[in-house]
Amino acid sequence: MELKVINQPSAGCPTSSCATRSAIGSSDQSSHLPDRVLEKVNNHPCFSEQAHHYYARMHVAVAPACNIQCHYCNRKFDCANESRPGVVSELLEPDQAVSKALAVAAEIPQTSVVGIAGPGDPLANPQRTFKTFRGLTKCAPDIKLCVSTNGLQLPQYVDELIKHNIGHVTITINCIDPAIGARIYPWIFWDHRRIRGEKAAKILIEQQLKGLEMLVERDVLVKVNSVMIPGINDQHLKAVSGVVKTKGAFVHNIMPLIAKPEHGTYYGLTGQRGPTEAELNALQEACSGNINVMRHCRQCRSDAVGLLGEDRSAEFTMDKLENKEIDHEAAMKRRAKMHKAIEGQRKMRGQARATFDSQKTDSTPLRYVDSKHASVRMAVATRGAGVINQHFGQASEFLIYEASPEGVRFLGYRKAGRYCSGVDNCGDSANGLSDTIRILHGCTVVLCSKIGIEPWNELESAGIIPNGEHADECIEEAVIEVYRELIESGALSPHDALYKGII
Ligand code: CLF
Ligand code: SF4
Repeated sequence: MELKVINQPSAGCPTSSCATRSAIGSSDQSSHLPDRVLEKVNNHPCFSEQAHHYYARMHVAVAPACNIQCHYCNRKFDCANESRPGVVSELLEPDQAVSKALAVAAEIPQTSVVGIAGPGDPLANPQRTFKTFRGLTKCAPDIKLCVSTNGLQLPQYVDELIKHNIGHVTITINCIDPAIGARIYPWIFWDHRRIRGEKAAKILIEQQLKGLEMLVERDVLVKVNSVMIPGINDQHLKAVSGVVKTKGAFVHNIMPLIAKPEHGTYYGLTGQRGPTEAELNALQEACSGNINVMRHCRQCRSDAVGLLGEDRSAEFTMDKLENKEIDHEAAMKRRAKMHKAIEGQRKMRGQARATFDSQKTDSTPLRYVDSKHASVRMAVATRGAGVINQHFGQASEFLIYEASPEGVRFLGYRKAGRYCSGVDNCGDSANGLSDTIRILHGCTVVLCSKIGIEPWNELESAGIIPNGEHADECIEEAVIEVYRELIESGALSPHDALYKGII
């Protein structure tokens, strides 16, 4: 049986439409989209799972006001439709936002997208939002622009978004049934007055779906975010997924509700729980037949900077940027060079993977991988570029992959506290290590570029196999290789897998 990468095929030739189809995930799921649309996702880290290994996004927090209330939001913090609650971003004036975006794009040349995602709703702050977009279009025309909205004012601003060349829009749609909506949104502000209950939810849903249709008609790529709220909309989100797919949404991002009393939100204070990882994965799985499902969202803050798995916002606060001088022309050239190098690298990896796949198929077929073998989860430490290139102790998150007789697929990520904070604190991190081992539950293997003897022993005692033998190798190829080795060595009988609770 041939093992292959299931939801993240090779990059292939970057100029062909197949390559772009590969970059976003399963070509079957994207086959309804025209090529010119598919090409737009190639370097957008949120719309393409593969691109998120290579390209960075930044948010500028210019939009303080909001026109609705969500039960998972506390206005003191960022818009939870795109961010983790409990995070406060530095509010910027539009000209400050443009300066900041230019500084970030100069220092992090992988930056391909600037988005506005809060701290309130961008379209409830149209002057500030569009002034920022105007400045960015003028000063950094090579950067994609992106916006995330609750959708209430979307139909009204679709033409303005098109005028500003916004190619990617996110709408948060948590339900298509006003009765469910009334349990999520206590009120909206519409037509100069506050409206409550099902009537409010009905207006919001109509506006969201109308805005979605209008954007799709104009060839804008739309991502739909939904917050999964157990007992409220969890059973309903499959229907949402079907409807937004029919209306032309490109990808569905189902995010877990995060509700803690200290966030001061209605759900946090009333004890509404978020979904477990298993519940979230099951819903994503159930929806994935309908539409592309995003699994790599980091629920990032409205001033996030850098690759999705890292947050470099603290390096770019306004006080740090005040005296920076930037040569914009040189920065644009550097970005172009960097993006060319990335595409070269993706192409090379695509070719290497094609060779790898054909060798496995033609000369050493994996005959021993049959359907009786269990699926295995592996945690991967990476700093990006699609390779295993991070020390175990320095990982602040692990990407989770599943290897099975059908192939390899990306399942999501898990946050970790860095176990190692440097030579000076060596040995002080026992708690960090046990926490990291705890978050790796259910994983059979952890792949990293290096690992010390102490964590190695602790992982082994916890029944997790540490592996540092695939440093700088492509993640999916290494996962396949290790899966094959596990089966070959007899370390992975179906019984073992069941025993460890991984299937
Ligand atoms: Fe920002 Fe959102 Fe654009 Fe991305 S984030 S406005 S689409 S550029 Fe991305 Fe961050 Fe998830 Fe958003 S990981 S929270 S999906
Ligand atoms: Fe909060 Fe965003 Fe909802 Fe507005 S749309 S209430 S900012 S989560």
